[in-house]
Amino acid sequence: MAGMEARKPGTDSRTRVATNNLEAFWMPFTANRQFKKAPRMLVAAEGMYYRSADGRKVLDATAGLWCCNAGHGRQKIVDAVASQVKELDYAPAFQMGHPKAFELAARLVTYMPLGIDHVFFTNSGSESVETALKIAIAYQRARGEGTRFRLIGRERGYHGVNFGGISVGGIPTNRKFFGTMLTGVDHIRHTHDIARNAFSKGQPQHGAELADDLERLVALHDASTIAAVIVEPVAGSTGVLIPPKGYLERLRAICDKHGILLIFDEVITGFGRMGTPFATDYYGVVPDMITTAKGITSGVIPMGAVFVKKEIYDAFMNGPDHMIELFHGYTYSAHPVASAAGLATLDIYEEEGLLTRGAELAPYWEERLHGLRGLPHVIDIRNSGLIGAIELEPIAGSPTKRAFTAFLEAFEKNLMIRTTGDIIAMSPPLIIEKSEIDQIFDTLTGILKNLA
Ligand code: PXG
Repeated sequence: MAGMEARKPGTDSRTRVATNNLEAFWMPFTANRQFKKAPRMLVAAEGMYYRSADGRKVLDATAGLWCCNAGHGRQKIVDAVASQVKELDYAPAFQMGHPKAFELAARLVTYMPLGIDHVFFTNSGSESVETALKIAIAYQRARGEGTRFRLIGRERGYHGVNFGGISVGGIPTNRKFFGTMLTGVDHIRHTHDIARNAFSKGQPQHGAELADDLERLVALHDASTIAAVIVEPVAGSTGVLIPPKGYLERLRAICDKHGILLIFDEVITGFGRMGTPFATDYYGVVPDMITTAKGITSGVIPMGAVFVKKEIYDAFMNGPDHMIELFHGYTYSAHPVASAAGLATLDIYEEEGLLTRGAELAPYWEERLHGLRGLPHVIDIRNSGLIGAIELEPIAGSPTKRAFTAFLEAFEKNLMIRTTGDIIAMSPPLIIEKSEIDQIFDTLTGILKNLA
């Protein structure tokens, strides 16, 4: 900028003194000032545990951010990444290919329900969502339904942070600061209903009829304008909302009736989190597209993937052979290092049966989690597979503070949890043992008993 002196790299912008402070990094989804006053630094990780900068072993009850499903520091993934960097560090996926991308795609689709047999690679959940939304609209056009441009999300939904994702998303704080977003988007109602469903184990009894809210939007906008509906089978980020019994089935039926695509956002529920490989398996409801990320590489290298039905892929495969069929993709789509990490991750999942291990542990997880019922301020507890949430009564006038305090205390007591609003969420690596489940809930019990 005019008038600004040049500065030497590695020096502070104001004092010009060499620095290693915490200011420069604007941290994502973080209370930056609070963190920088009392940093919580993680410096290493192995298995179920992080190591903090002050040398403590911290139990990871969240698989990082719902992603390190195989646990930390897995040698097979480490080796695959290291040798891939050496062998082929990067190769374009536009008009070129490298073998591991095809191998990973071919292996991944074998985990999908019959009929879902193509995969488009991205680098994150947010990019998977953008990709799926764009494919939905382009597909409708390709099959001669170009008037279908609308995208329907759900209140309280989280679909990443890009403009498409926050448009169909339904978390007010992720939307209100960011202007107009996409046009032609609407939302069905969320399914959270503490009055009727508090302390449900697994799927709540009440609320299948909330799927009929899609009929309301069809009546308002007409089906001929609606391309797709996107929902998380289990809404994660908003604080773990489990779909009521019959809800997803009903949503599927309404989409079918009106020619609307159904997209499941399985960025969190994918890769074993539910005790089945994907939530589509758990609920027996098959969508038209599935968005994924996180567990695809166990969080080691960024990667995402969008799975699509054969009819969708096929609808694009026309026109002259030399023409690009879908004008979409990322420099790092199907990155060789991510592909290698993905293959090694699948090896571990298969060798150790991790994608179904959650089903064995889920009853114990549920029992210990629901054992917190009755502790002060606990107004609801929810679970599915290896996901658990505890909703606390907010402190009057200070929403989020109670749960955030629990989070800070947990870290002091060598336990990493997540909080969103006044909800504590947990989703441990799928290698967790019962003794570690005990450690989580014993620690939480101690904290909740004394929480102001
Ligand atoms: N869809 C869903 C359902 C997600 O949960 C994304 C998309 C976006 O993924 P990326 O990779 O762009 O972050 C997510 C991400 C939390 C938490 O603690 C959840 C997410 C990310 C970070 C924290 O609830 N979900």
